[in-house]
Amino acid sequence: MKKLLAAIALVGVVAPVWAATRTVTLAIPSMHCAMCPVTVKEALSKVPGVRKIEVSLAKKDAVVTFDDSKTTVGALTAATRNAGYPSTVER
Ligand SMILES: [Cu+2]
Repeated sequence: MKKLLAAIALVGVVAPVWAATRTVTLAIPSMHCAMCPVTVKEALSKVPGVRKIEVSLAKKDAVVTFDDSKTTVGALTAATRNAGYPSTVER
């Protein structure tokens, strides 16, 4: 039993290291001028767990790298939507 508990404790310590960093590309067709990417980037940067954001006005998309254990794709699309830019996940 003690060994089992030790194993669980170990998993607890190690788990954060396994937290997957994921990258998604969000299509944001409503971006139309140079200010849009700035607004989108700011909105995404406020989502906890977001590590990196690259917004392209030319491609009308945002490539977001985030910590899987802290946020979800749904939270990212909600953030852009709340900022006035609905987005969908590109596959
Ligand atoms: Cu704009």
